[in-house]
Amino acid sequence: MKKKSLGQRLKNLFSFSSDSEEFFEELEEMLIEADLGAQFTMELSDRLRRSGAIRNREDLQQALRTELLGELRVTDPGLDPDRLNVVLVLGVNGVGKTTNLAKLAHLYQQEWPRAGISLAAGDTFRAAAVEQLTLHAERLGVRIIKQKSGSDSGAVIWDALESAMARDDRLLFADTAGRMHNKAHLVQELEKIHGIIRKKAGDAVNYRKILVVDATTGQNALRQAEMFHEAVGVDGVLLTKYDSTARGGILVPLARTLQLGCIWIGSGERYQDIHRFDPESYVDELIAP
Ligand SMILES: Nc1nc2c(ncn2[C@@H]2O[C@H](COP(=O)(O)OP(=O)(O)OP(=O)(O)O)[C@@H](O)[C@H]2O)c(=O)[nH]1
Ligand SMILES: [Mg+2]
Repeated sequence: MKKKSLGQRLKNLFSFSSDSEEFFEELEEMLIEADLGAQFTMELSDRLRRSGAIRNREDLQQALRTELLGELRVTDPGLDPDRLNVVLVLGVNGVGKTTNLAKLAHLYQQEWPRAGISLAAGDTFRAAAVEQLTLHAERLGVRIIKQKSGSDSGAVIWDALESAMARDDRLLFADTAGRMHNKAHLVQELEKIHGIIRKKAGDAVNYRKILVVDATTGQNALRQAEMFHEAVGVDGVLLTKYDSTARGGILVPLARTLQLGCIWIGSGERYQDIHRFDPESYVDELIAP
């Protein structure tokens, strides 16, 4: 069950007079709890206070909508149908990397029906990770390049690239581990994979790094994003679990602080539960009464 959403909570605000201090304090709390970030919240609240234009819920909803749409960034998938695209999914453990990698493969089976697609089982750290991805590959009927659990992830990615290039595939979706012995180790591992892809792929391959962000994580997601962005440079965001949270405003601080845009939204556990990011429907869902 979803907690009360931002939109539902906004209704309660109007028990206060909309020019009172309590009104704006409550509003700020609600915006912060929706993960929109302290900076955006304060700036918006100040602007609305000064404008004196908020008389009722419709005014507030309209103002929020405009402000949010002004902040959000949309990023194109940036995939090129004429060459091999390597899509590396990154993110801490449990955010939904493997599931959404499979969803992306499913999506592109439909969008590019003639393209060769393969998966690379780059998470060799978590015990069942290779089996999990193998199951998806079987269900989807796509090729998987894997080695046994515990082997070198860089070697798996190297092999996967080599065979995808040899077969003239168009898409290689590469999974990565979300947890290693410690954070430094995780960063090191990703830097290594990143180096291997850059070296092996060169200009012949279009390389995209997708940060998977769990919409239920809260402000921690921003610090995680900073870490991945600093380590390998992120091209865009895939926001997952938007179906299971009343918050989900994290895209605003990601856009503001790191200039990261969203590409896809995951909204469930089935293969078809992924969509291109559409700011309008995202905002509507966030503030829907
Ligand atoms: N409700 C919902 N659940 C999701 C979504 N995406 C993933 N999940 C679930 O989140 C859980 C973790 O997903 P995984 O894909 O295994 O996450 P991961 O990032 O690969 O995890 P590690 O491999 O441990 O790092 C699974 O139970 C998924 O079914 C989503 O969009 N909505
Ligand atoms: Mg995984």
